[in-house]
Amino acid sequence: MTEQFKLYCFAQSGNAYKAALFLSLAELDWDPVFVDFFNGETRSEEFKKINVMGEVPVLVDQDKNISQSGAILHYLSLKTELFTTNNSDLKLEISRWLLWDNYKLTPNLATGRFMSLFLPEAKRNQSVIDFLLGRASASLKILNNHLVDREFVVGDNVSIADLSIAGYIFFTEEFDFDMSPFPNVISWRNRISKLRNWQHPYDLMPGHPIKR
Ligand SMILES: N[C@@H](CCC(=O)N[C@@H](CS)C(=O)NCC(=O)O)C(=O)O
Repeated sequence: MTEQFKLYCFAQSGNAYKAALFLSLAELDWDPVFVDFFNGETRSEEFKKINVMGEVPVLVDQDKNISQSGAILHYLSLKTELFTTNNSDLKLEISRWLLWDNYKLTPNLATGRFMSLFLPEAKRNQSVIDFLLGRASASLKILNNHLVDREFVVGDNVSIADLSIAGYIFFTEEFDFDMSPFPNVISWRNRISKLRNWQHPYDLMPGHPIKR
């Protein structure tokens, strides 16, 4: 039988993990489709037929083909009514944190990690890495303060805001990044990892370890 959803993804992608985590936690019927990012597949003409933006994740649901993790999370929450809320103020709050993640946290943390971990040493520029990870730390400080007296980012329950923000948080031990100033973020990450059907990105998506 064909799966209902297909997710173009690879294990090291925190952006793809945001969508994969939703699919897993919601126990939806899905199949990962491995995209060989480290050998240039996202930049190929073939892949651009799947997503003109040349990026994973891409979610396929029958005739729908959706990219951008925020749009995918929004789509899945509308379709399943999971990890969302009926309260319009909280809905707005979810959007606010999704947009914040997509501008302030993920791009800095993901690009800093990519440069620290995956770029060949000769191509690494330490001052660029420090700049990006400095911005990621400033964002995590905001998140840490927000989480001081709450279990999840919006309201009392896990929402797509948590799933988006968590995208790169399970990778921080892989490279030289100090999480110790953010104890509330660590507790929140532990809460997420205890959710039923939670899996680490490397177990949920194909492509780990990397084959070059
Ligand atoms: N804003 C996008 C970012 C997606 C993104 O940056 N994807 C990376 C992998 S994590 C990618 O596929 N990059 C392709 C490339 O640079 O060739 C989202 O949230 O989906």
